[in-house]
Amino acid sequence: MKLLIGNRNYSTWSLRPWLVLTHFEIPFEDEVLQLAGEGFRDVLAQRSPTGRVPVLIDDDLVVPETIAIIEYLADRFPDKPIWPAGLKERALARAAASEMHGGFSALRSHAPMNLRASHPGKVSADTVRKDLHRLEALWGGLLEKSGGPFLFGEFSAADAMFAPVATRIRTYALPVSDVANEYVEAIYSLPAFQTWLAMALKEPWVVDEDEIDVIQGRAKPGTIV
Ligand SMILES: N[C@@H](CCC(=O)N[C@@H](CS)C(=O)NCC(=O)O)C(=O)O
Repeated sequence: MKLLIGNRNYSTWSLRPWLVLTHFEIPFEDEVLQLAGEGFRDVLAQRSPTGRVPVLIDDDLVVPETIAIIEYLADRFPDKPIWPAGLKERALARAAASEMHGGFSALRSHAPMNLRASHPGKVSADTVRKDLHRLEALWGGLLEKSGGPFLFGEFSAADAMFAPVATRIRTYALPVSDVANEYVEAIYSLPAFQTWLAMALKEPWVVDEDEIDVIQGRAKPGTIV
């Protein structure tokens, strides 16, 4: 089984199924495809049916789309608790994952994942406040019910879906409740996340489109090192 991923420092969608595969100890290899540089879109188009990563390859099966990959893994490895055990919890976990997939657009566009960076204060809380309030309500409610440290107690696919959001809160020091901050810490404490982070920090590549100083006009493309 192989997972095609983007640059670890920036690729939010790649991080999600990679965490599921790694945390649940499913044997796989990965390959990084660049998300910037000359001809990168041609390479993506050759390797991925959607021209995007992640893509899971299992023998002759090629699965794009993060949610589909996670659902395939849950079907293929039914003994792994990728979704919570209870019927109602599974429904709520899938609802949270879907909400993440289709929502939180302000956070996604104004606060790109950038694991190696620390940019406190550079993303105005006003531009993302609605998303932060929704996160506080969603995470707070689920954590209160489960007792934490993850949304449904033990780590599940729902947490994998929100891991990139947790990194944005830390990178830009976005103001959230204590409960939400504790959840961010829980994500960072996960061994699988630590493994990804350590690899991300070794990457030399810069994707200007995801660098806040370029986006906000403080730095010219090609000048971030
Ligand atoms: N809906 C897709 C989104 C995947 C996606 O947008 N991936 C980004 C990297 S994080 C990508 O491949 N970008 C390539 C490009 O923009 O050309 C999913 O759920 O996997």
